[in-house]
Amino acid sequence: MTMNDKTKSAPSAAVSPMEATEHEKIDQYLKQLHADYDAVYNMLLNYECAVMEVETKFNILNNRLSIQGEHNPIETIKSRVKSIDSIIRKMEKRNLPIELESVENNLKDVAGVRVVCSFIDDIYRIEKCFLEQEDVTLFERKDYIQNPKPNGYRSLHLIVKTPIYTENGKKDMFVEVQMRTIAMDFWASLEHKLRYKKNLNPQTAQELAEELTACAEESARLDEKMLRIRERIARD
Ligand code: 0O2
Repeated sequence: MTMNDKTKSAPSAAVSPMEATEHEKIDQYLKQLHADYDAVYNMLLNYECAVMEVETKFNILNNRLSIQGEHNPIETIKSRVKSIDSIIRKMEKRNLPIELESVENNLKDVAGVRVVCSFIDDIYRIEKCFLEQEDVTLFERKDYIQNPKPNGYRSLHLIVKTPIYTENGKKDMFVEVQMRTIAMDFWASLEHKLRYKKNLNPQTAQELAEELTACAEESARLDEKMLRIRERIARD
């Protein structure tokens, strides 16, 4: 179930089997969450607004910093609101009560913004400017660039709280921000494919995982080298 499902009306006799299945799925999610459609829709809409607010902050920072410097520090910004089925799967995995209130209290990554930069130093520069903003409160910070995961995963993760302004007033929302270089992003998307690949022979999976860890090291060295080259270009 995504926000676009709102446009679908109740299943009618003329509905195709595909659409009927989709509606059954949505009904199932609503039952699991003990919630009605409007409540779930409203929750997803709030997260959508939070993502938009945070995205705008990064777009503004990118514009301002690129005017001052010689390049756009941000290459791309990708955002998503977790789908209702992955929200429920995550709650089940964590043995959390499957209720709307519990989603808001326990899941801090329903709204996600990924900021991809060309160079490592841009990540920390943008992080600083972002966290200095009055309406951004840092809740959690994990620096997997300084402390990569054993598999080689690198990124800077921030969980922040930021307000949205609705027709019913102000509401503070959690947003997960992942900041990484283009190289880190390239690596993470390939590793993600391996992680979710089903029916892979265990030995092949092990070999590929080891190769990916080696790639992460090489890629990190490349990020460092590119940064040094850019610094020399700026200096000379
Ligand atoms: P998705 O589908 O990307 O949202 P959490 O489960 O988030 O509460 P954790 O493990 O403490 O708990 O969070 P962490 O380490 O901050 O990682 C959260 C997200 O970072 C993941 O979300 C991934 O998006 C990304 N990530 C973390 N480790 C890896 C990794 O080794 N490889 C890749 N490709 N991505 C990683 P989700 O919910 O797992 O998935």
